This record gives sequence, structure tokens and C-alpha cells, in this order.
Amino acid sequence: MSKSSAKPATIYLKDYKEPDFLIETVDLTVELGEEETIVTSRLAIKRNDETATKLSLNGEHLTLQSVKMDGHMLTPDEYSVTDEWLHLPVAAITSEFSLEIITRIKPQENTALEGLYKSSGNFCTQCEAEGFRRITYFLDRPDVMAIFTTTIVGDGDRYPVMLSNGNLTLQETLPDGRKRVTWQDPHPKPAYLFALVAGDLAVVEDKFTTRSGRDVKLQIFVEKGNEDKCDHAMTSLKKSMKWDEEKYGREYDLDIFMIVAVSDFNMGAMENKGLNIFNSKYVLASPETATDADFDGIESVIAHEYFHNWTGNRITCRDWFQLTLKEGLTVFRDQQFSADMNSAPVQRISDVQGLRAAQFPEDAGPLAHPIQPQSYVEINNFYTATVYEKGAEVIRMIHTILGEENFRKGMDLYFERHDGQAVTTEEFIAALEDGSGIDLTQFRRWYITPGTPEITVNEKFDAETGQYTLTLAQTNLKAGKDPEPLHIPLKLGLLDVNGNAVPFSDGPFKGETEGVFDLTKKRQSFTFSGFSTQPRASLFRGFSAPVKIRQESSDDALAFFFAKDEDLFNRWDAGQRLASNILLKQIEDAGDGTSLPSAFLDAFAETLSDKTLDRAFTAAALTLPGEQDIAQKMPVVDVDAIHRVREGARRQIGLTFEDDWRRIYEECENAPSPANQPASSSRKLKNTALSYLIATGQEEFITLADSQYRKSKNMTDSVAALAGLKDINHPVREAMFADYYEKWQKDALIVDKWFTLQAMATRESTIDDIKALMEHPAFTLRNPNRLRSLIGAFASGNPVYFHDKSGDGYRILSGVIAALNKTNPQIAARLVAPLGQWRRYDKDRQDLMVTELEKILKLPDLSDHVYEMANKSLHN
Ligand code: B3K
Ligand code: ZN
Repeated sequence: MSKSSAKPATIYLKDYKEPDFLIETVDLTVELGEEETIVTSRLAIKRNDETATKLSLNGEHLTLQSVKMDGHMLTPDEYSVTDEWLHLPVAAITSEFSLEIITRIKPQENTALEGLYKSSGNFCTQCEAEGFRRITYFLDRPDVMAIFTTTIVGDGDRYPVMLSNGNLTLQETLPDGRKRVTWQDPHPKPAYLFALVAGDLAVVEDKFTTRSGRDVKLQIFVEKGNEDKCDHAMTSLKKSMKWDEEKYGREYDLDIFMIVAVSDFNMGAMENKGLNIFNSKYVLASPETATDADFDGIESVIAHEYFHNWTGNRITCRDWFQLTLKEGLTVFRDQQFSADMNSAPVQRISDVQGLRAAQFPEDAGPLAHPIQPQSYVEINNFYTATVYEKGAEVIRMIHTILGEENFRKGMDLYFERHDGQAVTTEEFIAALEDGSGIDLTQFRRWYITPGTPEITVNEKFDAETGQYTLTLAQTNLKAGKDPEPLHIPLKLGLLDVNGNAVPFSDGPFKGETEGVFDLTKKRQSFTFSGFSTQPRASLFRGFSAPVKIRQESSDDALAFFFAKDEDLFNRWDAGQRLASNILLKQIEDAGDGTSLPSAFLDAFAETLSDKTLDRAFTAAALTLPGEQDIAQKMPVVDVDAIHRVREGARRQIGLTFEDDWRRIYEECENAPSPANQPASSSRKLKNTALSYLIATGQEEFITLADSQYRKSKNMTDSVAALAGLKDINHPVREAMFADYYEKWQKDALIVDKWFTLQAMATRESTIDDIKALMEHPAFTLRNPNRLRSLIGAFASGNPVYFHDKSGDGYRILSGVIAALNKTNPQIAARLVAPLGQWRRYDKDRQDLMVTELEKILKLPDLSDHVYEMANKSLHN
């Protein structure tokens, strides 16, 4: 919350200064109560700057009861307290001293879900980035790493399970009947990795034996009744532990690893040392209750949080400007893991889809920032797609430039050199450089450059000499005037007219059919010789750099790559580019999407009948680019035209290939997936077929969806049936949605899907439906999952109605932001971004969006979180 009406302060990386004091040990006692919770903190403090005469501890929303320094009780005139700080004078000669601070808090009133709060009657914590200061006064910054001992005292009947980081060392019943437990964490850690949980929870247990032979107890705590939904999470955890040993040589370091699932959580999950706390969405699953996509999400988030144990916890960030040090690297690691567990090309396609959907618009808009921001008002606003997903692409580029072996050498050195430290991205890169022997001087620019680079491609072929020259030029509109060029890895393969790979006849990759070239200049040419006809270049294979390619490609050329490129990512991408080009052309010509050129239809047919492909890949290749993908390619976004032509094209594709879709539907329904493919691949393709069949508009396929829904024993098929019908007005649709709610109303995660499907519907009644859903007894602003399921899904996933020309969509969003501004500012701020895209729309919509942003900026008691996002959205 802003502490006064003054503009909130901006924090700059350049102002970083080492802490004046360090905290060596923390001994916390947390007495849980229904009215209030009392926190006693005993700190062993050591001077770090010999000139400092004042110790300032962070603290917010705390009631201070008492402070003792070296056993001496301080009187109020011996310290000063503000809304954000506790200041204590420290004599210049004092090098070490102890503090005992007693504070009172009210977790049951904490709706921001930061610090200690209650979820479904259980106590839990979220301390990253700056939540610990809402529990007690502390040096709440990641470069202060301390050894924690935590004692929890409370009603053992209400809260039989009491957990914190590390190992359980004591458990007893006090004379007054209360329960007391003590946990000791031997690993020094910053306060943001502290966790505490107390509640009446069920536990599912397993174990993992590390490669050095140590047994680790694995426990997943869930609300009672959910024990049977933990198998997938547990399996994913064991796979992650094994993978990190094999891939990076990293073993787990405590005797116990705990995961707790809670239903009220601002983010996906949190990597607290030895005690991960998860949004239940990323733990609970059974085929009846969770979709295949949910299963994938669980596998990757469990892995992500587990991998943080090394990349984040043992080696942490010096300050929050280094956030990508742990997040970019850990996303890269979880992407590698998912690629190893599943189909690598399908995984890569999904990673890039995510990047393009969320990060590219961010990087092109008013909230653009480098993966290492240089300033912030509220750090929680920087847990962004840029820091995470582009951050992961940056690590991936290092991996591509160094190669697998050298990358591992660099990572080994990083772990060896910095274990137990709080470090900077610069120290990370230096370790990678030293370990691999490869210079990354120019590459470092990626860390401080915002914006997506655009690469213009020109080709020249000299039939006489047989020389083929590829010229690439890089520009970046967001990187300032005349920016220095970035070091961009170009993974390249050349194909002959038949689509066969042609080996390089000279240069560093002589004899090979694929190579990684270093693009380091603003404009750079690569010449290849030995061709009798002009080759075709498959550029940036596997999406080897997070760039946009600007290349005049004919439909025929794109259709060629769509049908023939052996790099499956590029094959998919060519199909997407081809489809986008066609749809954009139709928009230009005011078409309806139905006249699709034969180059497209032929290539589509080829993929449709190629039985050698993974069914999940086929499904991705046969899905048209999303409306938001197409929008990114228009100078002024026309949501209605995009929707019209895309739906027209889907109908046309449905009709043209109706027999194929029927065949595919049958095959996928009745024949099991080929041995090397999971059953989910078949469901994916089957449901793609269903969606095209429904798009034909024929009644028979509404019946097919209905029967799929009725027969379905798994959530994937049920949701696909609902999704297939969500946009139409039909009694079957109404009956299906009513039945689904009736059946699943007790399961919050499933009800979330029900809200989301309706939030993304495109029917004339959509806006009214959303308003009615906001009044639905099951809707609440208090639960972040529920809020995202309706409002988040609407604002980010329903371009046609969010941008309805009445402005109602914008008003719904700004109303919710206003309602959440005080209760949960972190979530409120996250909702601002869709309005920040206003410059991309026509004048009328711009005005409407700007009006809402202005309204938000005038809210009474505007939180710093929302202020920063709305202010930048309006003025940057
Ligand atoms: N590190 C946490 C995110 C914390 C968010 C704070 N607002 C989850 C993760 O990235 O693993
Ligand atoms: Zn993370």
C-alpha cells in the first residue's frame, strides 16, 4: 500500500549496497491463535559495515510488542517505528549483538496472501518476494542468509500438522494442552524461503533414494479427501529428483521434502526450502478430475520448484534485480525436463506458444523491460513473462552457443563456485564463461536489452558460381536509438528442392546438415557454396533465438517447409506463418476466411495424412494460429475481423476435410496411441478433429460432442466437448454446462474450468453472461484461482468481447481491479496489463481503455502495485 499520497519510491539496481548488518541465526516462535498470532524472533546479528550506527529492519502490518537488545528491554524512545521500518541505534563499537522482538499479527485478516495467512482454515505462508516482513521485523533482503530454527505453538486439535523448513527436532504437548513443534533448517537461507504451515491436513508419503544412497522422505499434504489425487505429483517429484541427478549432477540435501497444497494462492507454487507450498491446481489430479494439460502443468511446476533447490535456494539472488538468475534458469531447466519426459518437439512448440502469447506483447508494449530490470516500484510486478520465459530463452541461447558439454562444464563451475551464496547474473555468466572457455562478452547485452529483436532476411543465389548468400539484419525498436547488436545464435539447415537436407560443403559445419552460426553484427552475410539450384534455408531451427523473423516468403515456400522440414518446430512454425499470411490477406480483402489457397490446403492435407507424426504434433500443426497471434501481426488490431476470418477458415477446413476428421476421430477414439506416444496425444488429435467437425455447423457433430461428454470418463474429453459447444446457442450446450456444474460443484478446480469456458465464449450474450457469472454464488474475488478463471480468462483470452466496442469489457476489468486494489494488490496489479495494450487498437477503443486506466489511477488508497502498472501502461 502506498504509505501517503506521495508518489511511491522507485528502487534502482545502481543503488545496490551491501547490508550494514548480517543476521547469522534466527530463532522464531510462532504462537498461533484465532484472534492474533504472536511471533517472538531472536536474532543473532553481526556488523557488516563498520561505520553503521543504525539498524533498520523491514516490517509491515505488524504490531510491535517489545524489543530487547542483548537482553535489555528497550523503551519506546530508544527505537523508532514507521509503517515500513523499525530503526534501532547501534553503538559504533558493537560488532555482534542479539535482538528479541515480539510482534502480533492477524493472519485470519490477511487477504493479500503474503506473509502468514489462512487458507481454508489452515495457516500457511508466502514470503517471496517481501512477505517475511509481514511476519516479523527483519532484514528482508535475499543477500541476508541466516540459519532458521522455528517453533510453532498452537491448538493441536485444530492444527495437528505443524510444518516449517528443515528437520523436525522436537514435538510435545505443553502443560496448557497446546502442541509445540520445532524445526531446524541447517542451510542458511534468505527470509523469502521461510515457510510455515499448520492445519488439519492429510499426508501422502513416499521415499526417494538419492544416487549416493541417502533415503529422502517425500510427503505431500492436502486437504482431507484429496489423498487419491496426489499420485501424479508424487511421480513427477521422483522423476525430477532423478533427472536433476542425471542431467546436472545435483542431489537433494535434506532428509525430508514436503509439499503442501493450498487453495488460496497468488501464484503457481513456491520453492521454500524443504517445504514447497503449492497452489492446489498444481498438485491435485486424477484423470476424472484433471485434463491432460493439467497433468503437464503439474509435472512442470513440481519440477520447477524442486529444481529451485539448487538454482534459487542453495545459490540465491543477491537482490531482486537478479530475479532471472533463478527464474530464467529454472524455467529453462523445467523445460528441458519436460522435453525429456515427453515429446521434445511438442514441448518446444508449447514453450514458444507461451512465449509468443504472453512475452512478445509485453516486450512490445509499455511494460517492456529487460530480463534484468534496472528499476522497479514494486518487485512483485516483475514476476513477468519476460523475467521467466524470455529469461529461459536467454539461458537456452547460452546452451545453444556453448553446446551441451560446455554448458554442463559451466554449470558445474557455477554450482561449485557459488554454492551457499547470493549472487548476480554477472557472476552466473562469468562461471559459464570460465567453465566453458567461451567468451560471452557481447552476449551479456541480452540481460539489459528490452524488446524482441526483428531479423530481416535476404537471400541471393548465383547460379554461375553455385554460391548461396544469406544476409541477416537485426533491429530492435525498443532498444533505443541505434542499439549495439546482440549475439544471436542461428541454428540453420539447408534443404534442396525436394526437401532433402544438404550438407554444408565448407566452413565450420562442413559435412553436417545443421549448424549453429553466430549472428553478432547488425548486418551479416553467410555464404555457402556448391549448389546447382538455389537451396532453401530453414532458419532459427527449434526457435534458436527469441526473435521475430521478417522475411518475404511466398505461400509456396512456407507450404514447402510446412510439409518437409525435418526440424519439427520449424515445420509447425511454417504452417502457422502460412496460415497467418492467408488470414491476414483475407482480412485485408474483407473476406470471410473461406477461400483458402490450394498451397495451404495441399500442405494441410499432407500433414493430415502423415501417420508417422506424433499425434500431438499433428494436432498442433493442424490448429490455426490463435486470434492473439494474428493480432500481433496487424498494425491496428481488428478483433472482429480476425475472429470472422479465423472462424470462417475453421469452418472451411472442417468441411473440406470432413471425411478425414471423421476418420481421425474414430482412429484416435478406438485405436490406442502408437507405442512411443502417450494416450494424451490421441486425445489431443481426436479433440482437434471434434472441434473442426463442430465448426462445420452440422447438427450431427453437436450430437457427437454430446455423446462424447456423456461417455467421457476423463476430464480432457469432457472439457473438449464443452469447449466445442461453448460458442453456440443450442439446448445441448445449455444442458451440458448445467450438468457439469451440478456434477462437479464441490470441486473448486473443476468449477474454475466451468467459469473459464464461459469467460472465453463468443456469443452475443457473452458480456451479460460474464456479469451474471460474477453474481454467481460460487464466484468470489477472494480466491485467486476463481478470479483468474473468470476475469483473467475473459480479459486475456476473449479478445472479441473484452474489446467489445461498448467498452463494457474494459469496465468489468477496471471494476475488479478497483475492488481488489486494497484486498489483494498483487493480483489487482496483474490484471492491468490487458488495458496497457491500448495503443494497438482503433481510436474509439483506445479512448475507452485510457478512460479506465485513468479511473484506476484516481482510486483512493491506490496500492503501489497497481499504481506502477497503470501509470506505466498509460505513460510509457
Ligand atoms: N518463486 C515463486 C514466485 C514467487 C512470486 C512472488 N510474487 C515461484 C516460482 O517461480 O517458482
Ligand atoms: Zn521459479
